[in-house]
Parts: sequence; structure tokens; C-alpha cells
Amino acid sequence: MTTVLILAVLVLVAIAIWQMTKIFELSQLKAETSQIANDSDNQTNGYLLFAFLIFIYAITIFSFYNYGKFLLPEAASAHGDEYDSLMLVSFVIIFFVQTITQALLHYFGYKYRGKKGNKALFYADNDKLEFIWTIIPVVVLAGLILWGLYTWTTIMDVNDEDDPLVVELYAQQFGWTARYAGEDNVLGDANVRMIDINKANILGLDEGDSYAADDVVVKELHLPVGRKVNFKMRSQDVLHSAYMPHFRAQMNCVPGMITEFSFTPIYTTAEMRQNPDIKDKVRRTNEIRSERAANGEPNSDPWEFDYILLCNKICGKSHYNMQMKIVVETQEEYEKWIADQGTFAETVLNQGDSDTAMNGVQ
Ligand SMILES: [Cu+2]
Repeated sequence: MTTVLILAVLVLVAIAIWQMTKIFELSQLKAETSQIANDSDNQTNGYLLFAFLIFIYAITIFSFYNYGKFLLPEAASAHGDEYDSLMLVSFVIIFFVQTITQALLHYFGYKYRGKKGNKALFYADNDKLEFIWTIIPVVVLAGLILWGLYTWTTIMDVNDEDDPLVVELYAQQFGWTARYAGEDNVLGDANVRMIDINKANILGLDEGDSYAADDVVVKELHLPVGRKVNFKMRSQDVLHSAYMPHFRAQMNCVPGMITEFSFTPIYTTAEMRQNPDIKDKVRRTNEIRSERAANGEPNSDPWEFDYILLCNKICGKSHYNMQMKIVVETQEEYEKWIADQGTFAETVLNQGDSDTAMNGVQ
């Protein structure tokens, strides 16, 4: 209701301003009432073109200077560098072309502004010019597209080479659950129809499948550094998207099917915390947080960097908060952590209908 009222007020204010402008115009006694632009109008518009050119350059420089720090830090996955180079080259080309064409566009707009007595030149076509401005974009775009396709197929080549760790990412409104394939490194069959909340079989694992017994279901993702991880994504309800920005990884999670993504983490969480960009971001965030703390506002605890898995599809009301912490650590730390987690057999199969089954799932 409030929104409707605000909209109505805005519309009425707009109408009032419009009417007032009309009254103002009518009250002006003009010597010249012609609607046709004269030389002085064209001159003014020509200068305004230059003013606009300066404005777009200024806002570009301002944005680079002010918001450049919000870009992602160095990639923490093996394929990330290639992905970033592709992005950088695309940006540089777009930036270069846009800077030059905008200058030309505005300059010629000014140069050939209307002048009394000037006649437009009839210039039908020029094959040579058309060839040049067609072939250059064709070559550049074809290069970018081919390079992009090559990068895409290399990144998306999910295979079993190099003994990858197999991990399932399970999405549901509004949280993530991860499942490790266990000792056998094979995920047991699962289906949303087999979910049994009473037994805490929250991912719908097939209790009769021997591969499922050693699977480990957790609420925090731990990955050993330097080992390839093959992710298999499932969704329980709607479209979600598993987004791990620091690893330059994103894949949709689609109900009824299993999607895949694979990457190798190259920096542990501890190493990434030493990255200058990350340090700067932590410092800036904690400055804001300490201000909040001083004012007694919430969300004011000091923040420490962690890798993160986010949902990148607007999947409902609490979509913004659908996230899971990712810890990249050494092989020894990872082995120690995984050994402390209960397997599906320990937490669900051998518990029967007991309520304590929930304790096994962290
Ligand atoms: Cu989601």
C-alpha cells in the first residue's frame, strides 16, 4: 500500500513539474518561436557533445580508481590464470576500442554540426572502407571466440585423470551440503525420493548401495591443496548455481540431473590470507566493522578471510545467504579433518531411527 501511495505521489509531482514548465514557457515572450535549430543552437549542442565526452572519460577513470579494488584477487585454482588472461585481454580490447571510437564519434558530431548554408555531402559507399571496418572486428572477434572456446573446453574437461577427489555439492533452499566419496572415492547413489529426515538421511543416499556406506556428509568444505577435485552438483528444489569466485568456478545445480565442474586449488587458506589484495580487503572491511562496533551496531566482529561457496542464481527469499565455507589446507591437515568426520554408515545406517543420528551430521 505504501509503495502505491509513494508511486502516486511521484507521478503527481512529475505531472505538476511538467505543467509548471509549460506555464513557464507560455509566459516567456520569445522573439523567435521557430522549432528549427539555428547556428547558435548547433554550436551549443556541439560543445555539449565535448562536455559529454569528458564526462564519460572522467567517470571511467573515477570508476577504475575507486572501484578497481573490488575486483577479485589472484585466482586460487590452476585454471584461474588462463581464465583471468582471457578476461583481461577482452577488457583491454573493449576499453581501447571504446576510448577511440567515442572520441571520434563526438569529434565528428561537433565538426559537422549544422551551419547555415552548409549542404550534406552525398557519399554513397566506399568498398575499401567497408572492407576494413568489417574485417578488423571479424578477425578480433573470431580470435577471442576461438580462444574462449579453447579455454572453456579445457576447463570443462572433467575426467578421472590424476586421481581426483570426488565431492558432491548438494543445493537446497537455502544452504549447501557437501558429500565426500570416502575411502573408495565413489559416491553412492542418491535420489531426493530417498530422503529420510527421521534417519537424518538428508541427501537421499541409497541405503542399500555399498558405495554409499563410506560417504561423508558435511556442512563445511575442506580441500587438500594441489589435488584435483571433481565436483558433482545436485539440487533438491530449484535452480541454484555453485559459485566459488576465488577459484573462478561456477556451475548450475539443476533438479533431476548431476552437473560437474573440476579444479585444482593451488593456495591454502593460510597462504591466501597473506595475499596483498586479500590483506587490504580484510583491513578495509575491519575498519568498517570497528566503526560499527563503536556505534554498537550488529555485524561488527572482526572478519577473517575464508574461501567461500555461494549460490549465484536468485533461488528465493534467502538466496543472498546461501553460502558455505571452504577451507583449503595441506594434505595432512585434510586427512586429519576427514578422519574426524563420521561416515554415512556410522551416522545414519547403524543408528536406526534414533534421534541421535542428527549428531553425526555437523
Ligand atoms: Cu540458491
